Amino acid sequence: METGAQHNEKHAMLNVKGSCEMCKERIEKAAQEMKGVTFASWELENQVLHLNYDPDKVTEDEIAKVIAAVGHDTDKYKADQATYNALPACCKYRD
Ligand SMILES: [Cu+2]
Repeated sequence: METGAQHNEKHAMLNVKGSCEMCKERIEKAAQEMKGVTFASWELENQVLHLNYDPDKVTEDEIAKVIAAVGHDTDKYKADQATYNALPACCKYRD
């Protein structure tokens, strides 16, 4: 029997590289705009993105890909050089 009210939600933490508050906004916005993501909060000090998401609608892998696509390295996917180069100077996190 379907209750309809059932809500499938998972919490995950992804390692995401960044360097400032602008990075925080960019990372969180990219994640929050994805279908199935209900919460995204990035910690600058820890370089960690906290997520709540519905695993029926989106995967951690898909989220990591989108984060890399806006310019931020994750453990699994790295931003391509052109995207990284286009980030504002304050957002450069690679040596
Ligand atoms: Cu930044």
